[in-house]
Amino acid sequence: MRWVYSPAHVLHDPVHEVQFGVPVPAYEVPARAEAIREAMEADDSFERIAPSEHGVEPILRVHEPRMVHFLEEAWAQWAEHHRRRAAGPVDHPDAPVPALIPDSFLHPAIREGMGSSPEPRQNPVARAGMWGFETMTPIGPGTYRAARAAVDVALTAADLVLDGQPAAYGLCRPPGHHAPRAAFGGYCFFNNAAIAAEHLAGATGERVAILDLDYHHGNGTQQIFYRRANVLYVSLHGDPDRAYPYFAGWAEETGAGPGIGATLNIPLPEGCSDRAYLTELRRGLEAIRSYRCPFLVVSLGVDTHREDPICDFALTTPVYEEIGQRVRGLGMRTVVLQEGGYHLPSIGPSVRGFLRGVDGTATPAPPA
Ligand code: SP5
Ligand code: ZN
Repeated sequence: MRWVYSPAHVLHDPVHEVQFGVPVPAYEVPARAEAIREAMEADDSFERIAPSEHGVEPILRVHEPRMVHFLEEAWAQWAEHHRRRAAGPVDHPDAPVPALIPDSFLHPAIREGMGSSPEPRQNPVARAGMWGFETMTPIGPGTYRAARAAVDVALTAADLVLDGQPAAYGLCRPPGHHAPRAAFGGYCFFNNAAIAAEHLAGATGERVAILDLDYHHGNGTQQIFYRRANVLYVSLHGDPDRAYPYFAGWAEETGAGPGIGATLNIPLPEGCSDRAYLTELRRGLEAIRSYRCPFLVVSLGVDTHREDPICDFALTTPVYEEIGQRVRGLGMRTVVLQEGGYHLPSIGPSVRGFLRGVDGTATPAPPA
């Protein structure tokens, strides 16, 4: 299988994220993608490809242009804002510029009954609170370039499949599935999977199915396609009753308008085992089969692993191969894109196992 990687991901290198109001060491770090790269490069059945530049247009087909524009200029505006503030009594003028994290959000209730707020233009913290939805997704000096490169990785993987490869993998970092049309958050800036799905649909006129296997519900992907009949969204994830992103992922959410029936959520309990996961996966795969379309985009998060530090499923490393084989059984042209997975020692083997399953090169079971 061919797979796509860009070294530009290292430009997004957050130090802290704010969880429960407290700065903790960032989980979504460059070492994640490097661990996956090393596992892939240790396996001869995979051939690494560099991404090609696709420009900003495919992003603008999915995301709000004002948000894209904000992300492009956020760091420069914040650094300048910080320098001016630091020149006052608060800080030393040479104090390093911290990552941009909003402190106030445009909660819809603030403006209830008053129409929409004009977009703040001058204050980067206010702008971050308009376009961001939480405190765990810091913007640093190279964030925009890395997020753009992740989209190129996704689109290049989609192009491989459009050009006739049965399957391809894009090692996207930062991830994407939490980003809805007009916001960033959940470690995500641009929704790589949604942009790739839109690219496949636009290039061929065919319908596309998305299978989201990340531990977290892909609220962004669901939102982008919620009213669309030509893209099916299927997700297995931690029940929003306890799990981030809390406000989407309920089984009752099945789409709206023309998209009714084109969203399927499968919320799962704490401690979900290999066996329980495979049983629930069957339902998801059946929905994709009945949708009858040629293309599949997989949002592959391996934060479902039992060792993951921020999630609570109990999957073991070998099950990812089995999951990949079952996805292969769909017989669809498949673009696999990286989402989450935060336990550095297991993410490489888990991703590689899944891809070997999809590729049909999975290691045969040892003789009994
Ligand atoms: C792409 C992806 O996997 N994004 C995940 C974003 C999750 N952000 C952290 C949510 C807060 C979880 N609280 C964890 C408690 C750990 N003990
Ligand atoms: Zn996740």
